[in-house]
Amino acid sequence: MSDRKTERDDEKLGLSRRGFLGATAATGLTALAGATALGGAVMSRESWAAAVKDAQQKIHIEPGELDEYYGFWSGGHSGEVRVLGVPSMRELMRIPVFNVDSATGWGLTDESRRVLGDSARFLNGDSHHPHISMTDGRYDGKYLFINDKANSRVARIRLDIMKCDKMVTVPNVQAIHGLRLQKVPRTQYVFCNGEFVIPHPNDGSNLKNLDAAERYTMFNAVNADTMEVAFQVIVDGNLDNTDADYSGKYAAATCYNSEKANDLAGMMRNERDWVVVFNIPRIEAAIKAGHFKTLGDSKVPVVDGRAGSELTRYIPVPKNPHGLNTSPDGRFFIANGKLSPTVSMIEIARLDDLFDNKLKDPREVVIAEPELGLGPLHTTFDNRGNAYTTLFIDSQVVKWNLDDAIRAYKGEKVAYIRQKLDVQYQPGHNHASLTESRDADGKWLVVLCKFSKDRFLPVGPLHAENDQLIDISGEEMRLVHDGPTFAEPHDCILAHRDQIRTKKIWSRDDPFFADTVAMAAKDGVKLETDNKVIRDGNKVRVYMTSTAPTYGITEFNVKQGDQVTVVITNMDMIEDVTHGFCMVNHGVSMEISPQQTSSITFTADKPGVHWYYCNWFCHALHMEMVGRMIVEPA
Ligand code: RUQ
Ligand code: CUA
Ligand code: CA
Repeated sequence: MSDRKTERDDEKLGLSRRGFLGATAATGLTALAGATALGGAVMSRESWAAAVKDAQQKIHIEPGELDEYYGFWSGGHSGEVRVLGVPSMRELMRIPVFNVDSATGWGLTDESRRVLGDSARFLNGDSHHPHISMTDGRYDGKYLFINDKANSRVARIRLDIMKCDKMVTVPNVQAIHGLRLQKVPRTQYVFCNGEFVIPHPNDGSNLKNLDAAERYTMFNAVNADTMEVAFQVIVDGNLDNTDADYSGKYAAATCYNSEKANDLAGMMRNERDWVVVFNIPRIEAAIKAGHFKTLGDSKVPVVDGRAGSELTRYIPVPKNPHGLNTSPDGRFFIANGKLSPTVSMIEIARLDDLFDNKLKDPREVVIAEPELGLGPLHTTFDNRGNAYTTLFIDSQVVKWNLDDAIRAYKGEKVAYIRQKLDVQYQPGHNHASLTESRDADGKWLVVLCKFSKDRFLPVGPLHAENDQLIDISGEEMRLVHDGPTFAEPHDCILAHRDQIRTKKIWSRDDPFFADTVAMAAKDGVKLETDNKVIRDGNKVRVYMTSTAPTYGITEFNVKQGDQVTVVITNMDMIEDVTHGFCMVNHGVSMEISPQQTSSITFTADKPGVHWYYCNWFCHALHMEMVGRMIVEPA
């Protein structure tokens, strides 16, 4: 018999792990108000069993059947993006972005290193917020954007091939965290927050008197088409999460460090921090009129959005708020209180008045501040007027009604909380199907739990995370699946499968490898047919085709010290016949999918015979798909 205890066993013994976790998480937090007490509707054992069976049938995808939704998961500090089928929660693909990937050669191939640019020298990343490009408030399936907090980058993934095709390092800020997209009229801007306050200039010149130095962080807009930074806005305090509205006019961001403190105690000093709202047309107009500066050697226009600016407004909200979410009906920005048991509902329709100085107090745009429970972090929505908020400390998801919360705030006696559901454990983000678009459909809710504790077979001190799937199509939320995942899905997004259209094989004219094609053209090489070695000083370019189960060149000669570029064009036309190229003992490997050209550059530093082989199982004679590089001693 197993000696492992479950949460239920502990509860029998009066030792609630949930309670213990909550206490641990709450340590150090000040003045937390009590959670709203609530008992969910009581169901009979029989109807509960029937409901669970029904839910399980919904998530069971027969072998050979396809899921209804694509889910894109951030891989956190693994740096990647993962693609899951929902509701089965089967992992379909991984898209390396801010990491190095041995299978596809991301970070190793010439094509990927061109995308990574200068930042190719970083081998780590920390991806948080994946978001799908939109046209008129609906996912258009073209791109997925994601931030890298670790090295202050923003990446774009082409969803037709599920590869990262552009990346930018945002200058003059540290740690890009919150990221959301302009929804209307289309995703022209990627809005992203620099989280940490730094001195300006940050070149060491002001270290002797840091307190006197000017210190700030900035809100950034990246042009989604060119992936260049379009503008930066200096703010007071710091910036955490962000979202945009459905008119194309406003974006908003939470700030937890209005204190501009450098330590935990300092960052919790104020009872209220704020939400800062950005007026995008005013910012664009200011830049057009030349009212901007630039910083250091960056050419990005920088405008000042600190207190008193006409470009921004600061709305006080309690306390160290975290998530910022726009409701799919376009009515509210919702700031999640984190150290306050409340969320603040900001009425977007009142923001014009706020910017036109028609309100006495910026708090007048807060139309309700429902109390939900301990540690509200993120809110998501269905299409029936309900919101779902994660309660980190309570380890729960709370379902509540937007309009009832407003009525209660106005003093009516009305219950706005519909249900609280235990999750396992400590949830961060949650995401309901299609919820960041006008098409929110209220079917599925994914809750990304930071701790899994006793939910899976133990794998040592480092535990899996627990991504839970909840059926929200009915009156009551029902947990239907636990999904273990590796570090650390901060956030995910679900799109209907009809919204994503992928290619089955590459097009020969794909821009992803256009630079390699151009290089071949200069060498007079026709990639689809030629198998040729071109010497150019100590640079050697080896062009070959591949067709299962052979390479077009099975032996080539170079000299010790040569810089060798191997360029392979996979001439197979059959879906799924991917080849690989691995040069043994050289740290060289890459993917070449049907009709793709891939290239990789390395130094032939060891004289002798070196085998290369196909590392993607492609054919019955895959083991025989090999060749040799002969390196003459210098
Ligand atoms: S943040 S757990 Cu990186 Cu999205 Cu909230
Ligand atoms: Cu080609 Cu394995
Ligand atoms: Ca604070």
